[in-house]
Amino acid sequence: MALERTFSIIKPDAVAKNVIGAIYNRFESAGLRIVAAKMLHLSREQAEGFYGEHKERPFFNALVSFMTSGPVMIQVLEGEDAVRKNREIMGATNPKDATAGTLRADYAASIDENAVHGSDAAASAAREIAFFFSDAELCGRTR
Ligand code: IDP
Repeated sequence: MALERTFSIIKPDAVAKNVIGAIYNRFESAGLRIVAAKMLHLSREQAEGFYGEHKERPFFNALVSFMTSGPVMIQVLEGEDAVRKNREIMGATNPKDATAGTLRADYAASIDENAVHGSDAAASAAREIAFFFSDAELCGRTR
């Protein structure tokens, strides 16, 4: 299978818990390579733009407030089957439903504050990567 890229966010709750390294270890242990990364504090405009598809959902304002409440770590992960693999490492959106040993089972407190984001398909991965990174910032082997 060809190498694939996916986009990941370590959300403000997980950054506050000081588990960036622990989460990176999970990615690397699963064979995913970090090919771009930066820490930033999202503006309201960035968070609203990134989560634009959820604009009409009742939780949209709470989601934007949470995502702008503190710094996040964003990264591009590269590897075989990266989109699906990262979703598997993350676990279900609601940590109550997340399989034991997944990031959300281990680090998320609730569906509102659920530790990580990961693209759900190759097309959304491409869009989300381009939202935050220029081509020149991507250092993977598929470049
Ligand atoms: P995902 O992050 O697992 O892909 P999405 O459905 O894309 O889940 O939702 C984006 C984010 O919006 C979730 O990670 C979660 O933080 C928040 N969210 C989704 N559904 C709900 C909900 O029913 N209540 C509160 N927050 C939600």
